[in-house]
Amino acid sequence: MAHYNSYDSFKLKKSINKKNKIKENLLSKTKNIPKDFIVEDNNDTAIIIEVSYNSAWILYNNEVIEAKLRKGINVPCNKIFLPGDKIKLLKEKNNYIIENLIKRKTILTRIKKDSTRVSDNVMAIQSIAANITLAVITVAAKEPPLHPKFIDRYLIILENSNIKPIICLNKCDLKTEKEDKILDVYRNLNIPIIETSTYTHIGIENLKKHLRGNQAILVGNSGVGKSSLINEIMKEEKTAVGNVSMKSKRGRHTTTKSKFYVWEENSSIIDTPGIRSLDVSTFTTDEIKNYFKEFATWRDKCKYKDCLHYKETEKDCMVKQAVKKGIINKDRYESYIRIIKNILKEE
Ligand SMILES: Nc1nc2c(ncn2[C@@H]2O[C@H](COP(=O)(O)OP(=O)(O)OP(=O)(O)O)[C@@H](O)[C@H]2O)c(=O)[nH]1
Ligand SMILES: [Mg+2]
Ligand SMILES: [Zn+2]
Repeated sequence: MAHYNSYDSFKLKKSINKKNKIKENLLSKTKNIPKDFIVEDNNDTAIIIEVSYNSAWILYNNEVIEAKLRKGINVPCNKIFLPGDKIKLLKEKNNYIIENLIKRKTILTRIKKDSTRVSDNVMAIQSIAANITLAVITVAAKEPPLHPKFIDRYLIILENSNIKPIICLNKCDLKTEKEDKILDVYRNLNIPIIETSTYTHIGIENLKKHLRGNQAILVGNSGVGKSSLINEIMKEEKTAVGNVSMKSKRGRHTTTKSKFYVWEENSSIIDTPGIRSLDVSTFTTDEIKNYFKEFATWRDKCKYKDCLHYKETEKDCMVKQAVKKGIINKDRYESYIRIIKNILKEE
């Protein structure tokens, strides 16, 4: 049963043969949904926080209620709705009925190779949430160590989903110059960076300032302190916080389900389970080129219009020259090359 502020995250699986299929609104795959089911935004504030096969749990007038789908739509609730979805409700006697889905503004999805299938072409799309307006890429100064490549991949996914990113460096009580230097790269890309410590209580108010008015989500590796941050925001020990295993220095997967918290009127935050890796190999090389914003001023000066800034010679590639001169950060360039190699199936 749902409790006040939680929902289950769930998976939608889909075979993807063409890359562009990924960008489709996931609802279009559900053929049994009548066209008039999806309507434009109205001012109703009924938000889905948890979905199951038969029903959905909805935050409505500061209460959590259970509602069923209107008659005639024979699709399981968890094949239609995502946490964060807005809906139109109808009250029939003592039952709530979901009449309509309000058109989604954003949809956050993560793509990964489906390890249960043999074919290489089969990918699984994991839908995480709908209508997210801000994503907090959460990293730790140490334990687990700060890996900028993870940030780079998340930035690509968020830009593609049209969701504003901020970076939260948690465990800043463990911070050294090294981490500061890594984050300077993202400061220069004009991404807001917040430093927090749930141990010394630094930065929490600043984080709240950024979150206010948003339907936000915390994403990041396991053990970086996402649930701890939410505990601070909620000022109550509501989430399970586990210890980083000393052996592996990797966080244990303490959070197993995404959870939806409303911490202030019109301000919500979703806690998500930590993840180990992010697949961006379904993007095209052109898309990846565009997502590395700092290449923009240089790439037009490359000799070849379709320069991939990869196997071209340094003489012909201005991006490579800018990397050599230290104008473009070397780690970001290496991160780019790894993604490109991944897409070209070279590694
Ligand atoms: N030094 C330090 N440790 C922290 C801080 N915040 C959290 N931790 C510790 O980091 C460990 C992991 O914290 P969690 O909040 O469970 O991390 P999480 O990101 O939710 O992890 P998953 O749920 O597995 O994704 C716990 O042992 C916390 O006590 C901090 O600001 N400084
Ligand atoms: Mg957690
Ligand atoms: Zn080039």
